[in-house]
Amino acid sequence: MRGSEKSTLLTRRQLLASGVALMAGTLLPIARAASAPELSTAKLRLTAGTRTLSVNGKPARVFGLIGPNGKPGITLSPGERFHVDLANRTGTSTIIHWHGQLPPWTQDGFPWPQTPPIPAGDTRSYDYAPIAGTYWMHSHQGMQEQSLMTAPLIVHSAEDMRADRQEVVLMLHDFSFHTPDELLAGLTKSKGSQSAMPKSGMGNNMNMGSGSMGAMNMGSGMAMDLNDIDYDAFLANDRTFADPEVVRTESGGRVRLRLINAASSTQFWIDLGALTGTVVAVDGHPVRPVRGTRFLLAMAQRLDVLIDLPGKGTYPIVAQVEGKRARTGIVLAASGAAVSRVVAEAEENALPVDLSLERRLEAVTPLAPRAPDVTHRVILAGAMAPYAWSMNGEYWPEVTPLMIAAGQRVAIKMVNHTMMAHPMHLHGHAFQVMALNGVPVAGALRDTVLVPPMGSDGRF
Ligand SMILES: [Cu+2]
Repeated sequence: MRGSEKSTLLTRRQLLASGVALMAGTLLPIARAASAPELSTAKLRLTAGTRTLSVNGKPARVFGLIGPNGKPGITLSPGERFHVDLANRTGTSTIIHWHGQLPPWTQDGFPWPQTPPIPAGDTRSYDYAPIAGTYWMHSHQGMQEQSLMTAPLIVHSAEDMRADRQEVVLMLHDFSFHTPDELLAGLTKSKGSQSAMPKSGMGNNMNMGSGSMGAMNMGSGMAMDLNDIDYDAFLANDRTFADPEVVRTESGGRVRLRLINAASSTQFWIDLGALTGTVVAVDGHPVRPVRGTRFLLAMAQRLDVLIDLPGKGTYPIVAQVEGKRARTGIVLAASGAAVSRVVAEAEENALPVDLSLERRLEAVTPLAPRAPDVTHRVILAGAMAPYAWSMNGEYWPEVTPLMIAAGQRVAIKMVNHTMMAHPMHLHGHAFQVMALNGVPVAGALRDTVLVPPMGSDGRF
């Protein structure tokens, strides 16, 4: 049926395109009020530095963000403030963003002139009340994020402590032995762009997006651009399926899996295999339980999934790259269970991204019902040739701000006129998803939402 609709839908697509509407506004004070009272907590040390990983048996020099316990990132106890000294030992300047958290803007880690980068050797201090949930941190300087300057930021709630579940963090990344500059040069030169720098919808200063590898979306018959960088590996907690992390599960096998997509340019399908999981939070914000075995995780998004292991076996948690056979992951294994080798590639290419999970999400604590005071429309446009992306026809950094006022309820309609899916992220605000392709939803509270390309998400 879709095929026969193809020609008649073209005009509709051009008019309607794909849209995601969201509302932001009053969440910030709510989130603050939900935080614990201000406590004086010990200062933690976070070190931005370099480290060497072994990827497919070859050494790889990458960045890292190492916390007080010598492991990547920071985990905070219920009520603990984000009270951190960040020491820059990278040998170059950096600036770190606490993605999804809502600190005072001077601590947000976005490279504006008012918040300059941290010079090599310097230390910068942070102190704010964090939102509980699964968050992450990443560099906002140049293309350091592609070189793994990322780490988890987990803020426990009192409820987490009562739940008696084993916490398992799974952070995903895409990896290349080429430098980010080489990757970007490959994209821009081969596509004929001479001048334009990529416009980052993510705010990551880098959005290598997709383009050269078109894939047909079966649902709509539309061509759609997927991955265009040939990464050398996909990492789960810095490792590949050739040598995956094996997490021994505690007795009872009750797990809270905290998934973080820290990849620069890759969307993943999370496949629990023989397990069934229950999604209970997205981007750190609780949602009504959604059960399933396969969930989309767009760039920068997070998923909290509760899993009760059915037996004493081993269970791979797989993340497969959109449109590809490549995959990565970790293995959950009961104590004593033998761990067999996981095949590095899936038998079939994964499907393109879609909104199947987004449609099922419902915030536990939605924004209070209220008509928007102002509605902004943001049109994403651009293409691989030349390699340039715009919002409302403007290219970063020559952009006109969308003006809003404190206390306003603001609706933003994101419309994607490109051929690739863009995750869209707001700094300084969380938002609720209000409509998908014009269909109202009582959607999730989030900080990052995927806006699929024109008509490609399948209007089920
Ligand atoms: Cu952010």
